[in-house]
Amino acid sequence: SVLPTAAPTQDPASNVLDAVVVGAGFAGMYMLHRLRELGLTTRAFEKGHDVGGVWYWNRYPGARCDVESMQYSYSFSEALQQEYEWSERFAAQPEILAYASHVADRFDLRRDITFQTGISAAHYNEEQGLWDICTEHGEHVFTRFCIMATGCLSSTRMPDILGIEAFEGNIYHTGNWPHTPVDFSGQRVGVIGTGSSGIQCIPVIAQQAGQLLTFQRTPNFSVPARNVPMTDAIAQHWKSNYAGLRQQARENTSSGTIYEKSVRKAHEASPEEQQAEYTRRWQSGGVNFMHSFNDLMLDIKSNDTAAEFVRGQISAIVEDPQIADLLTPKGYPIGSKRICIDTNYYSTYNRDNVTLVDLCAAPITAITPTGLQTADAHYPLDSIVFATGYDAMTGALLNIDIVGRAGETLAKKWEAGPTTYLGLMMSGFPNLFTITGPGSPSVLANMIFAIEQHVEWIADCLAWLRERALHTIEADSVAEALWVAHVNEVADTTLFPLANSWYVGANVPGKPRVFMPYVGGVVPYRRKCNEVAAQGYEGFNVS
Ligand code: N01
Repeated sequence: SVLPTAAPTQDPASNVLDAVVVGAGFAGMYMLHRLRELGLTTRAFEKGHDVGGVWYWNRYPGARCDVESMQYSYSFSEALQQEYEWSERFAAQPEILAYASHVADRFDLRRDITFQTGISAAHYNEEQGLWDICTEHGEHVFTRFCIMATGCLSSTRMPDILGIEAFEGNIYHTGNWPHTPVDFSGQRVGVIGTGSSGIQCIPVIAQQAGQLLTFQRTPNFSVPARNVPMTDAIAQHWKSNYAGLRQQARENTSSGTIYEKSVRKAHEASPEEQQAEYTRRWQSGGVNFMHSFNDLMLDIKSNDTAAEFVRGQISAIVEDPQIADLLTPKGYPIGSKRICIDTNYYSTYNRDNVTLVDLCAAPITAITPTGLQTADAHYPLDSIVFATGYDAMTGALLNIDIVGRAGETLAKKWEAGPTTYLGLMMSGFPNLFTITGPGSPSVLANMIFAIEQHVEWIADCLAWLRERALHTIEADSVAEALWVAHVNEVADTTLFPLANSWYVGANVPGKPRVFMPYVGGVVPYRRKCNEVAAQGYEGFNVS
């Protein structure tokens, strides 16, 4: 392969790669593997020191996947899925990172990955039909195809709070956690944010810290994980049936994860039956709860029955009724913000060293050198943990200066919200692919599942082009507009757009409010992608 040593002025034709992959998380690793199998000269660039993406950065205490290990793993290699041994029902971050590392070793991926190297710009040269990729170190690499494997939740967001830089204690963000252990013993620790990250780290930090203060703006719905060690019986069940089970995930699930589906709507069950169903699923743990009935995300009345059940659990677990009330989510449907899956979250508020601060009553006004100031009090703190989330889905792409045909920037194109064809390509940006881009199931699916589908589709597309001696593929603007309309239309038939969630960009001030992922389900989505390919990449212009 060609080394990325070209200077900007160098004749690109002398130093051209077939493909560049940006990012070496689960998407970038598999993409690299498939492109090498096709015999394409490929380099991947990765900001971190090693592979793993989101699991490389998210080392916060309690970080754990909420999709079961046997399903949150690659399916593309039978040998890999047979040999890997998961130790828990829901794997913790170190184990998932070890898995990523194992995959990198097994497929010898690292030799084509340049680490500690983010990409700052990608400019399309129309005349040459090449992308000029510029690294943050100023190196230029020329490539025919550029594949963005930059992740949906990789651009961390620090809120703009006055005085943040003057804080004399330690500041952490869950999505960019130090690589050396953090010792909170004896400290007063403030955690801002109660999304999945906050809800996972709060119970663990509370066990170590002297005092933990949760600064909560919006209470979230959370269901217990009921994590347990993996048993031989469960592992064996999966390993002996992987082919069939993975096929079931592809053909008969909404998200690519096999859950216990319900064929009933909530109103088809009596209130007693509803309670029994919710109780059973609450006790078995995990996202399965949201599949208690098949209309929970479609019908607000059905949704209310599930929400009310969880509210009841919160008041049963949390001893102080006032704190229970503050922790109780109201005013948006359960599941319309990503459901959280926890271990001992609500019961943590029964500890003497844990305080819940209600930011609705008194918002944060500033960070001072010694703590956090709200509208009505000053809270002295030794450390502040920001569990404040991400500029999701578009942030990582827009952080790169991407310029397509005729000098059009992606930032300009997406000014009013992201527009893509199938979440895979954008008109005006030939030969630029996005893995799990906005407009695809992405974050509503099992991410590894969604990644594999995109990687395989892109690899097949590049092979198809090569067989026909074609060099360029670009989304057609009409096909793109129709797809965007369809994505919005389907979202509007659900309860998802009702919440101020990161799915609609509500957590980033000024971000256009658009429901970004495709909620139509992974089965129709895959069918559509396959049909498009079978019809000679319908809706794409090739040359
Ligand atoms: O981020 P979030 P996250 N002042 O955006 C609050 C995946 N994930 O990192 O709701 C005060 O969900 C904000 O409040 P509000 C999963 O898909 C998965 O937790 O905007 N508070 C909210 O409470 C997840 O959904 C796993 O009012 C502020 C919190 O910070 C996604 O990643 C684990 C604030 C942010 O919650 C993101 O989760 C972890 C401010 N200025 C993450 N700004 C698992 O697999 C923000 N907040 C288990």
